[in-house]
Amino acid sequence: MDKSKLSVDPVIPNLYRKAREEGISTVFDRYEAQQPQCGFGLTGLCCRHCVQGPCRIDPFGEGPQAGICGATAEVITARNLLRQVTAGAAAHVDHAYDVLEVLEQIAQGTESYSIKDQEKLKQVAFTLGIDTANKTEQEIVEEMCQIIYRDFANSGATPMTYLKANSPRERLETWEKLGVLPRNPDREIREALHQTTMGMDADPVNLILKTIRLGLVDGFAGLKLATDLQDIIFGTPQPVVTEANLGVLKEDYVNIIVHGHVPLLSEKIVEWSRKLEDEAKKAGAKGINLAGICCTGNEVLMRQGIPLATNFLAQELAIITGAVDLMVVDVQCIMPSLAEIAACYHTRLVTTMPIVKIPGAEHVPFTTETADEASQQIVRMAIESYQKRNPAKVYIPREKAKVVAGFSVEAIVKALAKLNPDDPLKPLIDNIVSGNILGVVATVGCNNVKVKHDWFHIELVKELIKNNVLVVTTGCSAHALAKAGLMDPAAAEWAGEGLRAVLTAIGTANDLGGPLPPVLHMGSCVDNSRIGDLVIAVANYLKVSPKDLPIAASAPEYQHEKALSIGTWAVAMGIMTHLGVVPPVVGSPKVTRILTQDAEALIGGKFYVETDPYKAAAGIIEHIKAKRALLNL
Ligand code: XCC
Ligand code: SF4
Repeated sequence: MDKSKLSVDPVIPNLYRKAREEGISTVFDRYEAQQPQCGFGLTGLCCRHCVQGPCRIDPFGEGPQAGICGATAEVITARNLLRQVTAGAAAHVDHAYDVLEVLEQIAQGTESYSIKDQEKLKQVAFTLGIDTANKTEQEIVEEMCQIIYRDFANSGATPMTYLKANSPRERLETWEKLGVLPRNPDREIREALHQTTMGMDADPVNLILKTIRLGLVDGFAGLKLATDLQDIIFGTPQPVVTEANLGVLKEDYVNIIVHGHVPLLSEKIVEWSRKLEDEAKKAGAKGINLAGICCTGNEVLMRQGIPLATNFLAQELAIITGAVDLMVVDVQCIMPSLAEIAACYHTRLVTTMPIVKIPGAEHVPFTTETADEASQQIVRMAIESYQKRNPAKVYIPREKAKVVAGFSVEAIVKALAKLNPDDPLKPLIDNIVSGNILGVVATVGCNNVKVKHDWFHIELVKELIKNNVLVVTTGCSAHALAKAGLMDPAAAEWAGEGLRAVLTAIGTANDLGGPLPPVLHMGSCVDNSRIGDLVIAVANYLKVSPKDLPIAASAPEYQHEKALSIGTWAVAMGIMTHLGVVPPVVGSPKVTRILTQDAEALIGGKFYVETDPYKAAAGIIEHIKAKRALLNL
């Protein structure tokens, strides 16, 4: 395989070669072995929802045009999409629910976790209508948990409180008119699975409306709920300076990688890595070095300044360095192949969650009650493992980039307040109005082996900032941009003149010793809710709907079902959402048209599919300009 085609990340070719020399196959090789991939699956035209199938629809009109039960292309693709979005929403809601349980345990007096951000607690309490006056922290937390649990126990038709409390009125009215307001999030997930079983809904429009409803479940019972509660428990991010790429691994240190999504585990590993530093020194290391992969990497980067090791597609290559003493995982985006690869080195792979076990990995059960013991045990396992590291098998790449991150909405507002303490959003709005900032784009989501690793993220963003578009980012997109140096203040150089002037003004006012980076890291994938909050704040300020703003979202290299559900939420918010990988719905021209065209008139947002980064940038900029024109800007 031509190594230069795999990735634009400079560390990949050498590590890929090392893997090959050591006889280890990786995601890149397995992708090749899967070629050609099934055209029915790629276009969404395969149904396995009952055991009479699988049924396939011939997209060229020569073969069958209906499944055995009579389901057509549009039914099959719409049904498949709804199932995928439901699965994505389920993942995020389950994540948020785990954090909610910890919040409840805090109210009950657990010693494992506590409230770090009283301000955020009060702010969330206020949004939920909780009167905080004369109440203890514990009472506020208790009341908050009750209100949120009520959403999950709601047996009636009333919409989710957490969504109502956090959405602008215009959006609520639009959603109500379309009949897509979610009730109990768990019930919506159940109902969507029911609705897509054999012999149920055969109306593609009805199925797509349900898909939008599940997008809203994801946005509010998943993303927003998880972020808010995580901020309350672990603190709201503020700017941090750190580094990204596998060059952050250190030769003389115990290297631990946290991988997965939920900070309940990774925060504890950070805590115990610091506390057990002396034990590492006794074992001959200079200390303990922690780095993150995927979204849990983003979580501890944002709050603790922990460096990013790498993103989704290079998770195996991290182990190929031979320098990782232990990788500990919780949930989501964990390749099952890790166990086999870790077995080729001294690396210990540790699973922690009852729903993620991998044969070949060691399992250390992690619960709120055992959080501290389990984390100590895991860190000690890493120290032991360090002593077995084989220097002959170690190759640590030199490359790493400087990263300024930690841009929660609160941090952004604080930075802007240095320019206008009384009205912090005003400088941002003024610069959008004047055209110094043409618009704002969120690049989010994964890597996908179908796309040259990181390439789409980076090329798209370079085009955007050159054209004075401010970029905010989360997820593995954020990792890609971090590794490429786009979160280094020096990257402001690559921005257009207007944007650069704004970045410099904010940087100077905040004594950053340089401009603000042109790409603002806003966190993990659940932290897309931060982007939603920012959008709502700006829309409210201008007294318009989010759908009217000169903004867009993009998932250039997405792979996960979660990305589809996040994208659906963004569309429901009224945001045009670009996809750089063709979604598996194109087998039905009708479903494709609804998602990429008709949706706009109904809800304000739509999907925009474009697999060329330069054309995508042009399309996004054109969209932003059209929105500006409608606002008379
Ligand atoms: Fe997973 Fe969140 Fe996608 Fe990265 S971006 S591959 S979902 S880690 Ni969320
Ligand atoms: Fe075929 Fe219909 Fe069964 Fe799907 S539900 S597998 S289309 S018979």
